[in-house]
Amino acid sequence: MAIYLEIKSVHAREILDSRGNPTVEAQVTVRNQENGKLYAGTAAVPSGASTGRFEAVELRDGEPRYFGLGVQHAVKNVNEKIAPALMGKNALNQIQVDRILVELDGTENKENLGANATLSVSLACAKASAGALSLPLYRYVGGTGAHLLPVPMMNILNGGKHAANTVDFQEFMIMPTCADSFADGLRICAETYHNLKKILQGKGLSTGVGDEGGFAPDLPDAESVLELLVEAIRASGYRPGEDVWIAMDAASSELYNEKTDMYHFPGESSLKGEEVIRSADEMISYFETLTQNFPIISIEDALAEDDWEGWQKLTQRLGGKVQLVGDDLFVTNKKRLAAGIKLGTAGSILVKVNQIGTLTEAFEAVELAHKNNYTAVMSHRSGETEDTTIADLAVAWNTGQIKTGAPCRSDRVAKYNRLLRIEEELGEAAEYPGLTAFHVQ
Ligand code: 2PG
Ligand code: MG
Repeated sequence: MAIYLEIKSVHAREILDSRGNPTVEAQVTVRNQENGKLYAGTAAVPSGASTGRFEAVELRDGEPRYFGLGVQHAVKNVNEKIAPALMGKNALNQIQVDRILVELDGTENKENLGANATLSVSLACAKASAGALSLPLYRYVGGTGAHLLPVPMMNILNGGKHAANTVDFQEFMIMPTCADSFADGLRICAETYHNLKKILQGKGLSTGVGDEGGFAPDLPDAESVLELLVEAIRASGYRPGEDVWIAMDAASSELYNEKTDMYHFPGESSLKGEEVIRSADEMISYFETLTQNFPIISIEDALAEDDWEGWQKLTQRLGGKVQLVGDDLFVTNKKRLAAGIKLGTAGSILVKVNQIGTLTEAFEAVELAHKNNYTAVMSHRSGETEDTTIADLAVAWNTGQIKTGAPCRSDRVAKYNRLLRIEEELGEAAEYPGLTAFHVQ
Protein backbone atom coordinates (compact mmCIF):
# COMPACT_ATOMS: atom_id res chain seq x y z
CA MET A 1 0.00 0.00 0.00
CA ALA A 2 1.28 3.44 -0.86
CA ILE A 3 2.18 5.59 2.11
CA TYR A 4 -0.35 8.27 2.94
CA LEU A 5 0.75 11.16 5.13
CA GLU A 6 -2.50 12.77 6.02
CA ILE A 7 -2.33 16.49 6.74
CA LYS A 8 -3.86 16.88 10.20
CA SER A 9 -3.11 20.50 10.98
CA VAL A 10 -1.64 23.63 9.44
CA HIS A 11 -0.82 26.49 11.73
CA ALA A 12 1.03 29.75 11.12
CA ARG A 13 2.37 32.42 13.42
CA GLU A 14 4.15 35.74 13.14
CA ILE A 15 7.85 35.63 14.08
CA LEU A 16 10.80 38.00 13.55
CA ASP A 17 13.45 37.93 10.85
CA SER A 18 17.10 38.98 11.05
CA ARG A 19 16.22 42.65 10.53
CA GLY A 20 13.68 42.63 13.35
CA ASN A 21 10.76 42.62 10.94
CA PRO A 22 7.84 40.20 11.13
CA THR A 23 7.67 37.15 8.90
CA VAL A 24 5.51 34.04 8.61
CA GLU A 25 6.35 30.68 10.15
CA ALA A 26 4.10 27.69 9.53
CA GLN A 27 3.86 24.28 11.10
CA VAL A 28 2.31 21.38 9.23
CA THR A 29 1.46 18.18 11.10
CA VAL A 30 0.93 14.93 9.23
CA ARG A 31 -0.27 11.50 10.34
CA ASN A 32 1.17 8.38 8.82
CA GLN A 33 -1.98 6.36 8.14
CA GLU A 34 -0.03 3.12 8.37
CA ASN A 35 1.24 3.49 11.94
CA GLY A 36 -0.82 6.41 13.21
CA LYS A 37 2.26 8.42 14.18
CA LEU A 38 2.27 12.22 13.93
CA TYR A 39 5.11 14.31 12.50
CA ALA A 40 5.48 18.09 12.39
CA GLY A 41 7.49 20.26 10.00
CA THR A 42 8.16 23.94 10.54
CA ALA A 43 9.34 26.53 8.03
CA ALA A 44 9.96 30.28 8.17
CA VAL A 45 9.87 32.64 5.21
CA PRO A 46 12.73 35.03 4.35
CA SER A 47 12.31 38.58 3.08
CA GLY A 48 14.21 40.78 0.62
CA ALA A 49 15.22 44.45 0.70
CA SER A 50 16.13 44.84 -2.96
CA THR A 51 12.93 43.22 -4.08
CA GLY A 52 12.33 42.65 -7.78
CA ARG A 53 9.22 44.19 -9.33
CA PHE A 54 8.14 40.84 -10.76
CA GLU A 55 8.41 38.83 -7.55
CA ALA A 56 5.38 37.14 -6.04
CA VAL A 57 3.70 39.39 -3.49
CA GLU A 58 4.86 39.40 0.12
CA LEU A 59 1.68 40.24 1.99
CA ARG A 60 2.18 42.96 4.63
CA ASP A 61 -0.56 44.33 6.85
CA GLY A 62 0.06 48.02 6.23
CA GLU A 63 -1.23 48.75 9.72
CA PRO A 64 0.49 50.84 12.41
CA ARG A 65 2.04 47.91 14.25
CA TYR A 66 5.60 47.13 13.07
CA PHE A 67 5.44 50.20 10.82
CA GLY A 68 3.07 48.47 8.43
CA LEU A 69 5.23 45.35 8.14
CA GLY A 70 3.09 43.00 10.24
CA VAL A 71 2.07 39.72 8.60
CA GLN A 72 -1.08 38.95 10.57
CA HIS A 73 -3.17 38.86 7.41
CA ALA A 74 -0.86 36.34 5.79
CA VAL A 75 -0.95 34.28 9.01
CA LYS A 76 -4.73 34.44 8.99
CA ASN A 77 -4.76 33.30 5.38
CA VAL A 78 -2.81 30.22 6.39
CA ASN A 79 -4.94 29.44 9.41
CA GLU A 80 -8.34 30.18 7.94
CA LYS A 81 -8.05 29.56 4.20
CA ILE A 82 -5.09 27.29 3.47
CA ALA A 83 -5.52 24.98 6.46
CA PRO A 84 -9.07 23.86 5.59
CA ALA A 85 -8.13 23.40 1.93
CA LEU A 86 -5.27 21.05 2.79
CA MET A 87 -6.85 19.06 5.58
CA GLY A 88 -6.77 15.33 4.87
CA LYS A 89 -4.57 15.67 1.76
CA ASN A 90 -1.48 13.51 1.31
CA ALA A 91 1.56 15.62 2.21
CA LEU A 92 3.72 13.29 0.14
CA ASN A 93 2.07 14.64 -2.96
CA GLN A 94 3.94 17.93 -2.86
CA ILE A 95 2.90 18.86 -6.39
CA GLN A 96 -0.75 18.49 -5.48
CA VAL A 97 -0.30 20.46 -2.26
CA ASP A 98 1.41 23.27 -4.15
CA ARG A 99 -1.21 23.20 -6.89
CA ILE A 100 -3.93 23.64 -4.27
CA LEU A 101 -2.04 26.65 -2.88
CA VAL A 102 -1.67 28.18 -6.33
CA GLU A 103 -5.33 27.61 -7.21
CA LEU A 104 -6.62 28.82 -3.87
CA ASP A 105 -4.72 32.05 -4.40
CA GLY A 106 -5.92 32.31 -7.97
CA THR A 107 -3.62 35.14 -9.10
CA GLU A 108 -0.43 35.25 -11.17
CA ASN A 109 1.65 36.73 -8.36
CA LYS A 110 0.01 35.30 -5.20
CA GLU A 111 -1.35 38.68 -4.18
CA ASN A 112 -4.45 37.14 -2.60
CA LEU A 113 -2.97 34.84 -0.01
CA GLY A 114 0.56 36.24 -0.11
CA ALA A 115 3.61 34.28 -1.25
CA ASN A 116 4.78 34.42 2.37
CA ALA A 117 1.64 32.50 3.35
CA THR A 118 1.90 29.89 0.59
CA LEU A 119 5.66 29.34 0.91
CA SER A 120 5.58 28.76 4.65
CA VAL A 121 3.07 25.95 4.19
CA SER A 122 4.70 24.51 1.08
CA LEU A 123 8.09 24.17 2.81
CA ALA A 124 6.65 22.99 6.13
CA CYS A 125 4.76 20.30 4.27
CA ALA A 126 7.98 18.99 2.68
CA LYS A 127 9.72 19.06 6.05
CA ALA A 128 6.91 17.17 7.77
CA SER A 129 7.00 14.55 5.02
CA ALA A 130 10.77 14.17 5.25
CA GLY A 131 10.47 13.75 9.01
CA ALA A 132 7.73 11.16 8.68
CA LEU A 133 9.90 9.12 6.33
CA SER A 134 12.95 9.59 8.60
CA LEU A 135 14.82 11.20 5.72
CA PRO A 136 16.95 14.33 5.74
CA LEU A 137 15.22 17.08 3.78
CA TYR A 138 17.79 17.09 0.94
CA ARG A 139 17.28 13.34 0.43
CA TYR A 140 13.49 13.55 0.57
CA VAL A 141 13.35 16.44 -1.91
CA GLY A 142 16.25 15.37 -4.14
CA GLY A 143 16.03 11.59 -4.07
CA THR A 144 18.94 9.23 -4.60
CA GLY A 145 20.83 11.62 -6.89
CA ALA A 146 21.29 14.42 -4.35
CA HIS A 147 25.02 14.55 -3.63
CA LEU A 148 26.47 17.83 -4.88
CA LEU A 149 27.61 20.33 -2.25
CA PRO A 150 27.50 23.96 -3.37
CA VAL A 151 30.47 26.26 -3.85
CA PRO A 152 29.83 29.15 -1.45
CA MET A 153 29.26 32.50 -3.12
CA MET A 154 30.12 34.24 0.10
CA ASN A 155 29.24 37.89 0.52
CA ILE A 156 32.04 39.54 2.49
CA LEU A 157 31.44 43.19 1.61
CA ASN A 158 27.96 44.72 1.66
CA GLY A 159 26.66 47.81 -0.09
CA GLY A 160 23.53 49.06 -1.85
CA LYS A 161 20.30 48.53 0.06
CA HIS A 162 21.99 46.20 2.55
CA ALA A 163 24.19 48.78 4.22
CA ALA A 164 24.34 52.49 4.99
CA ASN A 165 27.74 52.97 3.34
CA THR A 166 28.80 54.53 0.04
CA VAL A 167 29.28 51.27 -1.87
CA ASP A 168 26.68 51.31 -4.65
CA PHE A 169 26.83 47.71 -5.82
CA GLN A 170 25.08 45.49 -3.33
CA GLU A 171 27.32 42.45 -2.89
CA PHE A 172 30.96 41.54 -3.27
CA MET A 173 31.51 37.82 -2.81
CA ILE A 174 34.24 35.20 -2.91
CA MET A 175 34.08 31.69 -4.38
CA PRO A 176 36.68 29.12 -3.28
CA THR A 177 36.84 26.96 -6.40
CA CYS A 178 40.16 25.34 -5.42
CA ALA A 179 38.77 23.66 -2.30
CA ASP A 180 38.45 19.92 -2.25
CA SER A 181 35.34 19.87 -0.09
CA PHE A 182 32.63 22.22 1.07
CA ALA A 183 34.17 22.33 4.54
CA ASP A 184 37.52 23.34 3.08
CA GLY A 185 35.84 25.98 0.92
CA LEU A 186 34.06 27.38 3.94
CA ARG A 187 37.34 27.59 5.84
CA ILE A 188 38.99 29.47 2.96
CA CYS A 189 36.10 31.94 2.87
CA ALA A 190 36.07 32.49 6.63
CA GLU A 191 39.84 33.01 6.74
CA THR A 192 39.58 35.50 3.88
CA TYR A 193 36.77 37.27 5.73
CA HIS A 194 38.95 37.63 8.82
CA ASN A 195 41.89 38.82 6.75
CA LEU A 196 39.66 41.40 5.10
CA LYS A 197 38.70 42.62 8.56
CA LYS A 198 42.37 43.06 9.48
CA ILE A 199 43.06 44.90 6.23
CA LEU A 200 40.12 47.24 6.81
CA GLN A 201 41.23 47.86 10.39
CA GLY A 202 44.76 48.59 9.17
CA LYS A 203 43.41 51.26 6.83
CA GLY A 204 41.23 52.80 9.51
CA LEU A 205 38.06 51.68 7.71
CA SER A 206 34.87 50.55 9.41
CA THR A 207 34.42 46.86 10.18
CA GLY A 208 30.74 47.20 11.03
CA VAL A 209 28.63 44.78 9.01
CA GLY A 210 25.60 45.03 6.72
CA ASP A 211 22.41 42.97 6.56
CA GLU A 212 24.17 39.88 5.19
CA GLY A 213 27.11 40.04 7.59
CA GLY A 214 29.68 41.41 5.14
CA PHE A 215 31.72 44.47 6.11
CA ALA A 216 30.27 47.82 5.11
CA PRO A 217 32.99 50.48 5.00
CA ASP A 218 32.73 53.68 2.98
CA LEU A 219 34.67 53.14 -0.24
CA PRO A 220 34.62 55.30 -3.36
CA ASP A 221 33.85 52.76 -6.08
CA ALA A 222 33.75 49.11 -7.13
CA GLU A 223 37.43 49.09 -8.06
CA SER A 224 38.49 49.96 -4.53
CA VAL A 225 36.32 47.18 -3.12
CA LEU A 226 37.71 44.66 -5.59
CA GLU A 227 41.29 45.65 -4.74
CA LEU A 228 40.63 44.98 -1.07
CA LEU A 229 39.12 41.60 -1.84
CA VAL A 230 42.11 40.63 -3.95
CA GLU A 231 44.39 41.70 -1.11
CA ALA A 232 42.40 39.62 1.39
CA ILE A 233 42.49 36.54 -0.87
CA ARG A 234 46.28 36.89 -1.24
CA ALA A 235 46.75 37.48 2.49
CA SER A 236 44.98 34.18 3.06
CA GLY A 237 47.51 32.37 0.87
CA TYR A 238 45.35 31.91 -2.22
CA ARG A 239 45.73 33.02 -5.84
CA PRO A 240 42.92 35.31 -6.96
CA GLY A 241 41.46 34.05 -10.22
CA GLU A 242 42.90 30.58 -9.77
CA ASP A 243 42.09 29.37 -6.27
CA VAL A 244 39.48 31.89 -5.26
CA TRP A 245 37.28 33.99 -7.53
CA ILE A 246 35.15 37.05 -6.98
CA ALA A 247 31.41 37.29 -7.65
CA MET A 248 29.29 40.43 -7.57
CA ASP A 249 25.64 41.28 -7.26
CA ALA A 250 25.25 44.75 -8.73
CA ALA A 251 21.50 44.78 -7.93
CA SER A 252 21.23 47.27 -10.76
CA SER A 253 17.46 47.61 -10.66
CA GLU A 254 18.06 49.65 -7.50
CA LEU A 255 20.40 52.05 -9.35
CA TYR A 256 18.25 52.37 -12.44
CA ASN A 257 16.15 55.51 -12.85
CA GLU A 258 13.27 55.19 -15.30
CA LYS A 259 13.00 58.92 -15.88
CA THR A 260 16.59 59.34 -17.01
CA ASP A 261 16.94 55.78 -18.36
CA MET A 262 20.32 55.80 -16.63
CA TYR A 263 22.00 54.08 -13.70
CA HIS A 264 22.74 56.48 -10.84
CA PHE A 265 25.58 55.86 -8.37
CA PRO A 266 24.79 57.91 -5.24
CA GLY A 267 27.70 56.67 -3.12
CA GLU A 268 30.32 57.08 -5.81
CA SER A 269 28.87 60.53 -6.56
CA SER A 270 29.05 61.66 -2.94
CA LEU A 271 32.67 60.59 -2.46
CA LYS A 272 33.83 61.91 -5.83
CA GLY A 273 31.97 65.19 -5.48
CA GLU A 274 30.36 64.86 -8.92
CA GLU A 275 27.28 63.07 -10.19
CA VAL A 276 28.17 59.60 -11.49
CA ILE A 277 25.60 58.11 -13.89
CA ARG A 278 25.95 55.40 -16.49
CA SER A 279 23.85 54.32 -19.47
CA ALA A 280 23.16 50.64 -20.13
CA ASP A 281 25.96 50.57 -22.72
CA GLU A 282 28.32 52.25 -20.30
CA MET A 283 27.35 49.72 -17.63
CA ILE A 284 28.24 46.88 -19.98
CA SER A 285 31.62 48.47 -20.78
CA TYR A 286 32.17 49.13 -17.09
CA PHE A 287 31.60 45.47 -16.22
CA GLU A 288 33.80 44.43 -19.11
CA THR A 289 36.64 46.57 -17.75
CA LEU A 290 36.10 45.27 -14.23
CA THR A 291 36.26 41.68 -15.45
CA GLN A 292 39.45 42.43 -17.41
CA ASN A 293 41.12 43.93 -14.35
CA PHE A 294 39.83 41.69 -11.59
CA PRO A 295 39.26 37.94 -11.12
CA ILE A 296 35.48 38.09 -11.47
CA ILE A 297 33.70 34.84 -12.28
CA SER A 298 30.06 35.82 -11.80
CA ILE A 299 27.95 38.98 -12.04
CA GLU A 300 24.33 39.13 -10.90
CA ASP A 301 21.81 41.72 -12.02
CA ALA A 302 24.34 43.71 -14.01
CA LEU A 303 21.40 45.51 -15.63
CA ALA A 304 17.85 46.37 -14.59
CA GLU A 305 15.04 43.83 -14.37
CA ASP A 306 13.25 44.94 -17.52
CA ASP A 307 16.11 45.73 -19.87
CA TRP A 308 15.94 42.61 -22.02
CA GLU A 309 17.74 44.33 -24.86
CA GLY A 310 20.59 45.42 -22.61
CA TRP A 311 20.79 41.93 -21.12
CA GLN A 312 21.10 40.46 -24.62
CA LYS A 313 23.99 42.78 -25.44
CA LEU A 314 25.58 42.08 -22.07
CA THR A 315 25.32 38.34 -22.66
CA GLN A 316 26.84 38.61 -26.11
CA ARG A 317 29.77 40.65 -24.78
CA LEU A 318 30.46 38.91 -21.46
CA GLY A 319 28.45 35.68 -21.38
CA GLY A 320 31.37 33.52 -22.56
CA LYS A 321 33.74 34.79 -19.86
CA VAL A 322 31.58 35.43 -16.83
CA GLN A 323 28.55 33.75 -15.32
CA LEU A 324 25.68 36.22 -15.72
CA VAL A 325 23.05 35.62 -13.07
CA GLY A 326 19.46 36.83 -13.33
CA ASP A 327 17.84 37.63 -9.99
CA ASP A 328 15.35 40.51 -10.39
CA LEU A 329 15.34 39.59 -14.08
CA PHE A 330 14.03 36.03 -13.62
CA VAL A 331 12.57 36.13 -10.06
CA THR A 332 12.66 32.30 -9.84
CA ASN A 333 9.80 32.31 -12.34
CA LYS A 334 9.91 29.72 -15.09
CA LYS A 335 7.98 31.95 -17.48
CA ARG A 336 10.47 34.79 -17.18
CA LEU A 337 13.34 32.31 -17.38
CA ALA A 338 11.84 30.76 -20.52
CA ALA A 339 11.61 34.23 -22.09
CA GLY A 340 15.24 34.85 -21.18
CA ILE A 341 16.39 31.54 -22.60
CA LYS A 342 14.58 32.29 -25.85
CA LEU A 343 16.32 35.64 -26.14
CA GLY A 344 19.68 34.21 -25.11
CA THR A 345 20.01 36.35 -22.01
CA ALA A 346 22.13 35.57 -18.97
CA GLY A 347 23.46 32.10 -18.22
CA SER A 348 22.26 31.48 -14.72
CA ILE A 349 19.24 31.91 -12.48
CA LEU A 350 19.27 32.96 -8.85
CA VAL A 351 16.84 30.78 -6.91
CA LYS A 352 14.94 32.40 -4.06
CA VAL A 353 11.99 30.30 -2.96
CA ASN A 354 9.99 33.27 -1.68
CA GLN A 355 10.17 35.02 -5.06
CA ILE A 356 7.75 32.43 -6.41
CA GLY A 357 5.98 31.06 -3.33
CA THR A 358 5.98 27.26 -3.58
CA LEU A 359 8.60 24.53 -3.54
CA THR A 360 7.29 22.98 -6.76
CA GLU A 361 7.48 26.21 -8.74
CA ALA A 362 11.01 26.91 -7.49
CA PHE A 363 12.01 23.41 -8.59
CA GLU A 364 10.46 23.94 -12.01
CA ALA A 365 12.67 27.00 -12.49
CA VAL A 366 15.80 25.04 -11.52
CA GLU A 367 14.80 22.18 -13.80
CA LEU A 368 14.22 24.49 -16.75
CA ALA A 369 17.58 26.16 -16.14
CA HIS A 370 19.48 22.87 -16.02
CA LYS A 371 17.74 21.53 -19.12
CA ASN A 372 18.89 24.58 -21.02
CA ASN A 373 22.44 24.51 -19.77
CA TYR A 374 21.90 27.47 -17.45
CA THR A 375 23.37 27.24 -13.97
CA ALA A 376 21.23 27.79 -10.86
CA VAL A 377 22.44 29.51 -7.70
CA MET A 378 20.47 28.78 -4.53
CA SER A 379 20.02 31.96 -2.52
CA HIS A 380 18.98 33.43 0.80
CA ARG A 381 17.28 36.83 1.21
CA SER A 382 18.80 39.76 3.04
CA GLY A 383 16.14 39.24 5.72
CA GLU A 384 16.54 35.67 7.00
CA THR A 385 15.71 33.46 9.95
CA GLU A 386 17.29 30.43 11.56
CA ASP A 387 15.52 28.27 8.97
CA THR A 388 18.08 26.29 6.94
CA THR A 389 15.85 24.86 4.20
CA ILE A 390 17.85 26.43 1.37
CA ALA A 391 20.98 24.50 2.38
CA ASP A 392 19.10 21.24 1.84
CA LEU A 393 17.55 22.48 -1.39
CA ALA A 394 20.96 23.36 -2.82
CA VAL A 395 22.04 19.74 -2.33
CA ALA A 396 18.66 18.27 -3.30
CA TRP A 397 18.69 20.07 -6.63
CA ASN A 398 22.44 19.79 -7.23
CA THR A 399 22.71 23.52 -7.87
CA GLY A 400 26.45 23.53 -7.20
CA GLN A 401 26.43 27.11 -5.89
CA ILE A 402 24.87 28.84 -2.90
CA LYS A 403 24.71 32.48 -1.91
CA THR A 404 23.96 32.83 1.77
CA GLY A 405 25.93 35.74 3.17
CA ALA A 406 29.02 36.16 5.31
CA PRO A 407 30.40 33.76 7.94
CA CYS A 408 28.84 36.15 10.44
CA ARG A 409 25.35 36.44 11.96
CA SER A 410 23.63 33.21 12.95
CA ASP A 411 20.95 33.54 10.26
CA ARG A 412 23.73 33.20 7.63
CA VAL A 413 26.04 30.80 9.47
CA ALA A 414 23.14 28.41 10.15
CA LYS A 415 22.98 27.57 6.44
CA TYR A 416 26.73 26.96 6.19
CA ASN A 417 26.67 24.81 9.30
CA ARG A 418 23.79 22.77 7.90
CA LEU A 419 25.86 22.16 4.75
CA LEU A 420 28.79 20.98 6.88
CA ARG A 421 26.49 18.45 8.50
CA ILE A 422 25.11 17.31 5.15
CA GLU A 423 28.61 16.88 3.74
CA GLU A 424 29.61 14.80 6.72
CA GLU A 425 26.48 12.69 6.42
CA LEU A 426 27.02 12.06 2.69
CA GLY A 427 30.60 10.95 3.36
CA GLU A 428 32.25 9.50 0.25
CA ALA A 429 29.20 10.28 -1.87
CA ALA A 430 29.57 14.04 -1.34
CA GLU A 431 30.97 15.93 -4.30
CA TYR A 432 32.32 19.48 -4.27
CA PRO A 433 32.21 20.84 -7.80
CA GLY A 434 34.77 23.65 -7.65
CA LEU A 435 35.15 25.23 -11.08
CA THR A 436 32.91 22.66 -12.73
CA ALA A 437 29.95 24.44 -11.10
CA PHE A 438 30.40 27.00 -13.86
CA HIS A 439 29.94 26.84 -17.59
CA VAL A 440 32.43 29.64 -18.19
CA GLN A 441 36.24 30.08 -17.93
C1 2PG B 1 19.78 39.67 -3.72
C2 2PG B 1 19.30 39.41 -2.32
C3 2PG B 1 20.05 38.41 -1.52
P1 2PG B 1 17.47 40.83 -1.19
O1 2PG B 1 19.56 40.75 -4.28
O2 2PG B 1 20.32 38.79 -4.35
O3 2PG B 1 21.41 38.68 -1.39
O4 2PG B 1 18.99 40.57 -1.63
O5 2PG B 1 17.04 39.65 -0.40
O6 2PG B 1 17.51 42.10 -0.41
O7 2PG B 1 16.69 40.95 -2.45
MG1 MG C 1 20.38 39.93 -6.23
